[in-house]
Amino acid sequence: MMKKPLAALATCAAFCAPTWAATPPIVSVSCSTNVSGCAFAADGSFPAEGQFYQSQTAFWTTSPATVTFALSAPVLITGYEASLDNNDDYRFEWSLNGTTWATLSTVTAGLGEINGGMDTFSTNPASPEFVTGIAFAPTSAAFVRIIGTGGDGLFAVGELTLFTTAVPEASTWLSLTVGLGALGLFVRRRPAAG
Ligand SMILES: [Ca+2]
Ligand SMILES: [Ca+2]
Repeated sequence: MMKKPLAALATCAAFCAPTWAATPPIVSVSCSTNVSGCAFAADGSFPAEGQFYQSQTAFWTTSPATVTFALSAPVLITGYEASLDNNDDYRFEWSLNGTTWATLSTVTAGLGEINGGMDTFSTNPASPEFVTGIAFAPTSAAFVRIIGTGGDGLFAVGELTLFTTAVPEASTWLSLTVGLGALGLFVRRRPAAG
């Protein structure tokens, strides 16, 4: 009797699971003109913890400034890992069109464990850099930008990694529906317990 539900679950596992993004979705980074070292914000390398804020980072000493990341396509963003200068407040914003923005997450100066220099923050509970208070509801976006909002006026972004899941294709939804249907059929046919 145990083989049938397992078979149904195996079918669902093969066809029902949403497609996870195979590659990091960030394709480019651009910054306002007062930001130095813009490309360091998305070069694939996280600065060491405590590293000087002007070393291998996108940094700025006059505000306002923006560091904007463009994604390959709209994806469902479920979390992030970011390297930021430790003693500042930052606001992460998301957009679908690059024009209309809304708040995704905020990082405040009191978070993290680094007292001087670059600090990495993660929404992933399994990461050693995990901090509470920065998580957000999964959001579909094509752009993410970081703005410095407070602190000592000296800001830096060392890297951003986004945790995402691709928005499922129509065929995926069809498979999901078929898979759930098959599971439902099995449950209905299952004889009453006893
Ligand atoms: Ca970097
Ligand atoms: Ca600072």
